[in-house]
Formats: sequence, structure tokens, C-alpha cells
Amino acid sequence: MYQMLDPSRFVVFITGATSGFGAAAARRYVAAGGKVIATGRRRDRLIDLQIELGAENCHIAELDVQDRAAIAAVIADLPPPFDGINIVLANAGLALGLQPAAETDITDWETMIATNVTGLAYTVRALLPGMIARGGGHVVTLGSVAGDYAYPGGSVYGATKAFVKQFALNLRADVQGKNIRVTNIEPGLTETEFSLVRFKGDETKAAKPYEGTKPMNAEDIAESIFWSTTLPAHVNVNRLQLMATTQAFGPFDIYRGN
Ligand code: NDP
Ligand code: 8X3
Repeated sequence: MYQMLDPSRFVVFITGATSGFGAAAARRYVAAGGKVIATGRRRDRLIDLQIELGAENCHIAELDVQDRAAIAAVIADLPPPFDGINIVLANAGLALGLQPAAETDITDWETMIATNVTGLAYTVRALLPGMIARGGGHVVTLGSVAGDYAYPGGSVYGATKAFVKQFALNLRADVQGKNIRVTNIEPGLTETEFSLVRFKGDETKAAKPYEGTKPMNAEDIAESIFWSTTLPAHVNVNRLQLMATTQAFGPFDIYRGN
């Protein structure tokens, strides 16, 4: 019988736990007996999640990952057993807009970089020393297929996810010998609030990517995150790319107007 790790020993710090992958992962870890620290900006969502999962399993903290001092304060305030973090799920992130680069709102670019790049780096940097001091752990980052494959309107979003991928790989080189695993999860089309955020609350535009097809859902991604962290300690999944079966690759776009 293949021996997976015991998830009841997991203490998982999750950014972006108010929705989508983060919320689904919190539910998955608690269902398996683990403890989670659920963070995000929307306090009402955090409170609902804590009521659902139980305060003994789910500690909550309002947190904007762009705020480095707030990350440090949340970590410093953690009560036992939530202070024994051995998994970090650096998941908080967003896409804003789908316009061509020359027409985009520059503040959208700033927000994506501040959240997906700077906020993710702050999160990992703040939590890594504690895990190393406790003898090991696992950093899971949320990349995207957009970090590998270009598409129109994806300029800065895709670039932030390329950063996440390379950050995760470089991190792995840095923690060699410290019993820290690093995994970059790279999903494609998945129905969450992602599209609603990208299109700033426009429900018609947000529904379009999922129309007439079967995208993945938050539970699909949470299961993959959970699986990668439950593998025996000598196994490291470096990158895990997932797509809906209904999503595949297209040809290069060749301009023929010359
Ligand atoms: P959701 O919009 O459903 O969830 C995003 C989460 O990120 C929310 O909990 C939100 O919480 C949090 N968040 C956003 N900005 C901040 C911030 N500044 N500080 C703290 N938390 C923040 O989207 P998904 O679950 O789909 O996305 C999760 C991650 O997966 C993102 O990094 C996304 O880029 C990535 N991804 C998504 C894919 C998809 O198709 N859905 C595919 C590939 C990758 P709150 O607003 O309460 O702060
Ligand atoms: C989210 C997937 O294809 O919308 O990262 O960029 S995509």
C-alpha cells in the first residue's frame, strides 16, 4: 500500500481563502483532519468559512497580501496549533481586464503586479524561515497556463504567472537540503469568481469563457493541491499543469494583411 502523508498533521496557511481555489482547499484540508489559517480581504466570507469549518480547525485573518507589515503581524499573532505552519498556499491573485496592451488601464497592471508578484513574494518570504526552523514544509504557489502560453489581452497577467513559475523553481534551488518542497500549480480554464473579477462584476462578460463548455472547478484544483502535498516527503512535484479536457492548443496567429 502506497504511504501518503498524514493530513491531520498539516497546518496550512492560505492566501485568498474567501473564494475559489483557496476556499475549496481550506475545505479539503479540514475534511482530511488538517488545520488551516484562512486569509483574504473579505471579512464576512472568512467568518462564514470559519463557522462552516469550526474555529478549532480554521483560524481566520483579514489580510491584503500587498501589505507586508500586515502579513508579519498576522503570522506573529497566530495561536497554537496554528503557529506550526507546514504548508503555505500562496494562492491570492487576480486578472484584471483583457484589453490589448496599448489600451489597458495602467492601474490594472499595477494591481496585478502588486498582488500576483509582490504579494506572493511577501507571503512566501514571511513564512519560509519559520518552516525551515521547524524542520520542513511545503510551499504551493498558484501559477497558470497563462505563465507558459501567450494569449491576446494576457500581457501582464501572463507575465505575473511566468514570474510565479520561475520564482517557485528558483525557490526550490534555494531550499535544497532543508526538507522544503515547492510546487507550482498551473491551471487552465476553471470556473470560480476569477472571470467576474477580471471583468469587474460584468456577469455577461464573465460567463462567456465558460459558455457551452465544461471548465474545471475549484474542487478539481483543490484536490490537485491536496494530492501534491500529501505525497511522501521524498517526492516533489515541481510543476503541475491542468486543463479542462475541453481546452486545448490552437495554431499561431499569422497576420496576412500585408
Ligand atoms: P477567485 O477570484 O475566486 O479567488 C481569488 C482570491 O484571491 C480571493 O479569495 C480574493 O480574496 C484573493 N485576493 C485577491 N486579491 C487579494 C489581495 N490583494 N490580498 C489578499 N487576497 C486577495 O479566483 P481563483 O480561485 O480562480 O484564483 C486563485 C488563484 O488562481 C489566482 O492566483 C489566479 O490567478 C489563479 N488561477 C485561476 C485560474 C482560473 O481560471 N480560475 C486559472 C489559473 C490560475 P479577497 O478579494 O477577499 O481578498
Ligand atoms: C487563468 C487562466 O487562461 O484565463 O489563469 O489566463 S486564463
